[in-house]
Amino acid sequence: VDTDETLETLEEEATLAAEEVPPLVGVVMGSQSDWPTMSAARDVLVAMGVPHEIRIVSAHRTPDRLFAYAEAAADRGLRAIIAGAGGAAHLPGMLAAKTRVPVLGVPVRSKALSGLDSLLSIVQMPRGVPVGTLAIGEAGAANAALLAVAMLATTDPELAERLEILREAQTEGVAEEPHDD
Ligand code: RP5
Repeated sequence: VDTDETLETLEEEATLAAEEVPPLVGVVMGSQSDWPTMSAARDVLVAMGVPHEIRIVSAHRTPDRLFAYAEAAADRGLRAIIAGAGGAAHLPGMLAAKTRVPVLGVPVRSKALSGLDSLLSIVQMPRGVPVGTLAIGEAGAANAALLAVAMLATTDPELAERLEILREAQTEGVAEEPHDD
């Protein structure tokens, strides 16, 4: 069983018109340059049929946009924010400082330090302002979305079922033995 095929099937089966439904998950990133990484989160949310929105919000270049986004997040009904940033990655932490909506941070791979700077910037939050930090890069972005789905699934049995299907496909997709193509 191919996990990608299962994702595609789930996507096809998703009946909701995401644009007409208020978003439950916000995917934000510090720069357009983060999109090749953060689109992995979008792919999972689309496949799982989770209403979401995608925005560029920079802690450094658009601080007012960041504050406005974070301040409105809870009242707008967002249940999780996935925030990706690279380098001096303040975005997830600043969002977490301004909203009680759970923030999942994705360290984007940086040119200078391959994302280690991003990771440490995001993971080393002081006590009291948590950011759930994922792995560097695309895997982290996809996992952030899966974690958001799991959080939503605690109160959404239909979504829980879809997550179970995906996990089963993933398990069944692992061969007993390796093969030469
Ligand atoms: C961060 O700086 C962004 O999240 C991005 O990862 C990094 C580089 O941004 P650009 O210079 O490519 O716009 O704020």
